Amino acid sequence: MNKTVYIALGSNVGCKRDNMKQAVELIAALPGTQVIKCSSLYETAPWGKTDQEEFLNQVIAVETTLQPGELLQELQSIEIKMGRQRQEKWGPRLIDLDILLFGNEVIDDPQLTIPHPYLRERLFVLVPLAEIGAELQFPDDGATVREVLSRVLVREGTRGIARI
Ligand code: A4P
Ligand code: MG
Repeated sequence: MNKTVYIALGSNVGCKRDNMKQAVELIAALPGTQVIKCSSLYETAPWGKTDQEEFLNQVIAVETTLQPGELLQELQSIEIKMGRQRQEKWGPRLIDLDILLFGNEVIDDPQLTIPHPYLRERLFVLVPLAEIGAELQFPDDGATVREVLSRVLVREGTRGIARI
């Protein structure tokens, strides 16, 4: 059965715009998978490890017949195919593909945690996600993306994130 899945893309190495475009094309070519929505691209200040290049970030929605574990494997193959090396946690990367939400599933496994463990804290993900799915509800507590985003905005403001 088709599930709607939200995927976050991030890049801060090489031609970031080309990396994002290529990743979306490779995701659209996955078996049983269609891209249904793409947010704008956002230029974002690095989070976590701050002494590195700015990132480009984007969120896309896909419909897929793949199971969560299968989709994770496919996304990791795309990261490797595009030339991403395993590197330091939160460090520079050519492309990073994270699964944010997978239908209404809640998965509590270090290999695959859904909703994504940092989704509620990261403006660089919440802002593009709200652009394409403000009324989506978190499957664990029913909060909407709009509500979670506005709480983070009250705390942090929009500094360090620009829609392009
Ligand atoms: N994993 C668990 N749950 C998931 C999920 N929902 N989606 C596991 C994808 N993967 C998931 O990821 C490490 C492991 O997480 C995987 O083996 C998978 O089984 P990784 O991408 O290989 O390694 P990482 O870079 O050490 O961790 P992570 O958590 O992906 O990095 P982040 O958290 O994405 O942080 N600042 C800005 N402005 N924009 C960014 O995009 N990105 C990072 C990277 C840091 N700062 C940033 C940005
Ligand atoms: Mg990742």
